[in-house]
Amino acid sequence: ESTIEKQQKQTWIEEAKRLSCDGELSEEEVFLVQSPCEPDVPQQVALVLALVDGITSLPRIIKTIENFKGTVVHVETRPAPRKGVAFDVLLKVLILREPLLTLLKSLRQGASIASVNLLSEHHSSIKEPWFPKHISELDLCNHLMTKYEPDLDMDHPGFADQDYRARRKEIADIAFKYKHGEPIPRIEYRPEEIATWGAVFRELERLIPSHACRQYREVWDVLKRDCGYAADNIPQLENVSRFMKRRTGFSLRPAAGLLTARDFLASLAFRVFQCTQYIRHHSSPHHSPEPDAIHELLGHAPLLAYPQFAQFSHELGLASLGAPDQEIEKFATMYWFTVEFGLCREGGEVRAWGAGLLSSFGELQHALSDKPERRPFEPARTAVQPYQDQDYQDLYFVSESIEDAQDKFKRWTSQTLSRPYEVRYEPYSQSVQTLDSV
Ligand code: NLE
Ligand code: FE
Repeated sequence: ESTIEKQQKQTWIEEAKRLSCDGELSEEEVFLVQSPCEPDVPQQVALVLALVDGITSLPRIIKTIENFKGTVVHVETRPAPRKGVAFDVLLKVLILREPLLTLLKSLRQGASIASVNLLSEHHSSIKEPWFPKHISELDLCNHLMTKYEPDLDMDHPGFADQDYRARRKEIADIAFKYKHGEPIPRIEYRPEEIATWGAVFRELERLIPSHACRQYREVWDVLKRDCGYAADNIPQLENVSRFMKRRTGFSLRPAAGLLTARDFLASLAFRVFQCTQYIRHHSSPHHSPEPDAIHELLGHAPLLAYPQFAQFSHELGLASLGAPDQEIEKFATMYWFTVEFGLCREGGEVRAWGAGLLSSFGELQHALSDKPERRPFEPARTAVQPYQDQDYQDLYFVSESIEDAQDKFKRWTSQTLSRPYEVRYEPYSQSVQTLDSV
């Protein structure tokens, strides 16, 4: 430490003491807030809150943060493994330093919050992230992105529908309780859920011959024959999982909602696909901005039953393990424009292979119309292309074929990866091993 650094530290500590004179904040905390940055420039901090009840107190917390002129830029939740705490929430917030201190005090007074911890942004993006080494550790990979949920988002079609929200909670709890190795609990779907599924199923079945890629069309009849796919039946994840296991070695596990990219990609490394089990709100069958069972079953399952695609997903998952945040973000963007929204050429025509298109009869037609822009798939560009996730896309990437996208993707991945070790999957023990590379 240089003398200047020492002096600066001393000043911060003194200021920290002044600001925390009522003793409600630890010196360390105030010190963290005082780190060398301008007092009038908002800095990004991470807060970890332990919520006593469900996540329904989140909107109020976010409102409180806004009252202190803070902007919430990221939210993650997961059920807490401790007694007396229902959820741990990670919030990333842009905020000025003085309001932040008052905010901390105010949050600590809330009865629904058991504890509030402040991490500096530096601490919240870890250089060598933990990742699961055995398939059973996917039980820990259940962090949700809480940006679009009927409980939290006023634009969600289920926001004003108490019944729908209660049903969502019931089904989410199944996923939260699920442990590796258990059979996936069956859901007794209600008539209105089956009706929504049926409406999507019929529309899509009409569009498949002209809109879906060859691989999808080929598996479709098999799913109807062997897997209970029908307009009046929502297939159970457990049955589809067993079917998949025989076809490609992939299995499914229930997820409560949209997972963080890191957790979602990690499961692919173990040939596990995390699936939601609830059904979208009946008022919006043509499109849902968040995943639901319709999206998983009609969008993802058909291609996951295709061996080459399964292998590709697996390799993408392996590449993601232990990657730093910026790389995960690129992988997630690639995933978005290929696995979710990819188009490909087939003969002289363009077809859809992305799951987000194949489960949305609204967007499937939009994507193949002349409205959106189309660009050739080009990993280095695609990986940094900004996108929104609330509505139909206005840009899609077209690959020569699914195989071609996979080849390019693989080559790009091997050039992008910065981690200093190699990761291998060992299928007999369903574990990954790391090997030091040069
Ligand atoms: N837009 C898709 C659908 O309506 O099925 C879901 C996309 C999830 C990323
Ligand atoms: Fe998806």
